[in-house]
Amino acid sequence: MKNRKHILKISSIFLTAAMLLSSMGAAAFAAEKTPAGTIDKLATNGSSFLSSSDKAGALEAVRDGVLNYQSNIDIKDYRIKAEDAGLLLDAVKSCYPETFCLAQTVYVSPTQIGGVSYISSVIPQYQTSSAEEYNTMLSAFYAKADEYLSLVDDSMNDFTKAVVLHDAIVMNSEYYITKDGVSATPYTLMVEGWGKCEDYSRVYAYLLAQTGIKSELVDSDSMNHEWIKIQLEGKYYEVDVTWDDPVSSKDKLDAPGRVSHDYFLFSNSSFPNHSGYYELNPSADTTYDEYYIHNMDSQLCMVRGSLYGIYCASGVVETKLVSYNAANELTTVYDLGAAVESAEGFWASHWSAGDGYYYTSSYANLCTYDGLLYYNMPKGVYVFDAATNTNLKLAAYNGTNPLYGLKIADGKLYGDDAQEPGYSGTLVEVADCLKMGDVEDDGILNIIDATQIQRKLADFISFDDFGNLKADFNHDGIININDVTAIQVAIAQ
Ligand SMILES: [Ca+2]
Ligand SMILES: [Ca+2]
Ligand SMILES: [Ca+2]
Repeated sequence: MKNRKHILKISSIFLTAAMLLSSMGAAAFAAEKTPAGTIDKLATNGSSFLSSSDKAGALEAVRDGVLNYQSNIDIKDYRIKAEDAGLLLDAVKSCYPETFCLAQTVYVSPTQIGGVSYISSVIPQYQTSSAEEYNTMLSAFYAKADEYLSLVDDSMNDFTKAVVLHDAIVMNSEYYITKDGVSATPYTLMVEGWGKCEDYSRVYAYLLAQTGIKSELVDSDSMNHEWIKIQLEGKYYEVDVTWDDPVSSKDKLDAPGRVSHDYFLFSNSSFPNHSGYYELNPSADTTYDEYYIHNMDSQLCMVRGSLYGIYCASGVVETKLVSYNAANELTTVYDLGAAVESAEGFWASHWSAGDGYYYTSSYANLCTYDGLLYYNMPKGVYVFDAATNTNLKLAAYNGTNPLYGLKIADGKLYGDDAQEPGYSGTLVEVADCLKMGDVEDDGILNIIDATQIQRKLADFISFDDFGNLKADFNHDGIININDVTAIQVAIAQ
């Protein structure tokens, strides 16, 4: 646990610094063990084992014992029947995803009281080989969770937090049950970006729990599947993160740079294709059943307080950038498809199906970096500045195939080059993201950039479209001395 404390300390320093520097940032969240009672699950046999209040103490005791890598965890005070040992293990693994080191079996030391056999202590079986190995993995798990949690903060409502974390998991993850002989766990999903339905559900539940959102894991034996219900404003809604992660129809592999919302926030009566499950919390509320988000097959991105997405009504090729919110208010910000078509022609904004046909859907994915929005069209990537409604083509893509998705990693844009949307394709580097303020375009923000903006303000020089976009360092839509000052402050840090 030593490593963990170290990380927490660093996080709190960052938080303090951020608060001193500006009033813009709301409090971020820091990853730690799952708060008690935030993730729930009904036992697979339909009993109320997990929900009864006298079991909560036992769950906590076992979880804390596992976090300390104990070989023997005393729970005799909680009077858990020896026959329920399997349910207890499943409950710990489900409700506390940070216990990913647990194996599928557990031994118990029973004791007889009044003719009934109770668990005196739990003897966990670990998949990890040592406490050191587990602590190292746990540090990596928390560190990656902190990266996810840096995408959300207290200024967002729970709907927005749920969208952003859902989309980030889908963008970063691929479905595998095993890989190179290793079985999937919440650890592999969180840290290595691959896992099975349980892992998608539990990592999502874990991240939501860190932001204060409650959830319930839902199992269906007949489907051999797990998904999640999440609580928004006191009511529960069905979400299947795994099935919202698109895979190609041909090879069933991950479609990188793509996100769907076909299984995001439904009442159970409207939730498509799920059956045979027990539930702890009813999900009868239909608030989100008809929300526009179900027609957004791209990542939604938070930029300076607004949520943006790409909306495409079914049966029409539209690539409309919209702002969107928890009240289902959808406002067209810019018609990206029409802009690209008018500048470059029909096929620049339509995904060809050959012989003059095209797919009646958009495969543009939205990403954000340094306060700007990025999206792909079949043959290029574009940048959009929401502060000025500026739409610029960043780079043409001259591969044989179109681009069916977009992803950002380490400040670079990667498109999903695929023969057709049914193939998963491969990620290819297409362009660097723009670095705000770097008008000299050398990849570094320094005093020369600030000086050049001052020279531009004095009409000694002028910038091209990209320079003008980057010069608006504070994203207020105008280039002035405030941008120079903001760059000087940023450099001084
Ligand atoms: Ca994915
Ligand atoms: Ca520079
Ligand atoms: Ca500005």
